[in-house]
Amino acid sequence: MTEQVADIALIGLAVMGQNLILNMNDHGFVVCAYNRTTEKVKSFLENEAKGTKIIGAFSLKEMVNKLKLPRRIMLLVKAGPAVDAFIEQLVPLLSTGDIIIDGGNSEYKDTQIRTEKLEKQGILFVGSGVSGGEDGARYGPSLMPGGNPKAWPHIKPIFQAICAKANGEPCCDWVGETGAGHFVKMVHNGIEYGDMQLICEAYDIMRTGLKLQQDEMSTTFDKWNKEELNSFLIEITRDILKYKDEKGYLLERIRDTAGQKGTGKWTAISALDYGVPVTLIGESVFARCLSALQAERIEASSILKGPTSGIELDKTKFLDHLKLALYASKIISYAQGFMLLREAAKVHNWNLNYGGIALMWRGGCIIRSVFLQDIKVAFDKNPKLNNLLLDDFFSKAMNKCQNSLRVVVSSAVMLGVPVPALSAALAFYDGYRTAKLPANLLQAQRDYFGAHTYELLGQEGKFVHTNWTGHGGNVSASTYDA
Ligand code: NBP
Repeated sequence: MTEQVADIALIGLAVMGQNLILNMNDHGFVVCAYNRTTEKVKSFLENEAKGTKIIGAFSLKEMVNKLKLPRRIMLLVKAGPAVDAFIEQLVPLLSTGDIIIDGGNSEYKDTQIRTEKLEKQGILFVGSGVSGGEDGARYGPSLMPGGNPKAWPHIKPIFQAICAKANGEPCCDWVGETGAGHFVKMVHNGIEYGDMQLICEAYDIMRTGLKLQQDEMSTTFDKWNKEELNSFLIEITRDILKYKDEKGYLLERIRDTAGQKGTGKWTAISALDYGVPVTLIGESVFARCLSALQAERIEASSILKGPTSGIELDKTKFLDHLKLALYASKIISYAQGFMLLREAAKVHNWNLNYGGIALMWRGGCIIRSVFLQDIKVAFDKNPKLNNLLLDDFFSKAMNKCQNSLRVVVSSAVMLGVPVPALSAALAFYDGYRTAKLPANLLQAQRDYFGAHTYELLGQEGKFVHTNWTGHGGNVSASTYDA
């Protein structure tokens, strides 16, 4: 009988798995390493893990036998069929109450299905968002676990030891049932898309509108990083802007096309599925799609004209507006992200702790920022807060910054600089604060051409149809297709 010495097993010895194992080892846990290609176990034990308490296994059976009960097994393998393949092989080797954790970038709907299916087999399944890349995995990631709540007490000591800390608090807490952890990770990645796009737009206005040199831009980002925009992404932008190699600044020589493959797109699709206006992330995904049309853009640049008259900008004043516009847009983007979380929680019956989620993103991950502390405070103050924009702190901030957002968006329009995320932020803000939108006309149009009916103000719930032309019938439609 093999001795049950390991606190946890980790399957998947690529960049994330290896670093997370070393992190767990640093915190005193005995980890058993396994990988589909078992030569990687040998190489890991002989190199990166040499001199540590890490042990290895060369079959799943051997790995399972080395684990303390209840067994805790974490997968860090390519999302998709690889996860199901391992689950299938593991289940016959496990006992009731054992735990499988998927730390990859799995789709939340897959996690939902896996949690429910495994519960019936007596296995506690957890789908955990892991953010922060290689460095995060090694020295403290943001961890977003969800799934079967019965697993949490057993994995909490390990997860809260190895995760990032913000002001001494762990950037990891139980997110919610079934697919909640992976859903929150997906929204996190969508917000990351939004933050990056907003910064790119600010850079484009500085470069094209203000004609700033890169060192000036870098100095500006450095200044912003000491104020309300203090964040990892502003900090690395400062460093990227000043980076030079033997040919000079590197940034201008990088091809201006971007792909979009996973979670940003999934967030936008979910927003449409749940009917939540997460416009800023949507525009950020589309901005990447437009960037990918480089050949067409180059052709169009010599055919299609931009603004015929320029505008003069006061550099110092405009940079102040730009900072406040960026801050306002960031507030709107996070407000939209939390709106999506709230709606999904309602649909799936997840009991999400919004302040806790803000804290999970506060450290260890790409969107880490000081600003997330203010979001945590807002949700701690009022866990039932409907919208971040209605919180005292954030409504005051918006009231202070909204005019700067207008100055920046309108200037960008006059300069012909594309600012899809900044303008989506402003359009959402104006829509959200408008008591009467023009959807009355929309409903009238629908009723005119399709007899779809409408409600009169003050008579909500009662649907009526008007014969707008005098020659249509009085029968209303029962389908809702426009
Ligand atoms: P990869 O996503 O590159 O996956 C490599 C691992 O998956 C190896 O252990 C490989 O085994 C295994 N694997 C593959 Br590929 N196909 C398999 C199959 N059909 N059956 C069994 N095992 C299979 O590793 P990673 O970059 O470390 O990421 C791990 C997970 O964490 C992914 O879901 C990723 O999306 C997520 N993630 C990554 C980052 C990051 O910064 N890289 C950040 C956050 C989350 P082999 O050695 O035998 O080929």
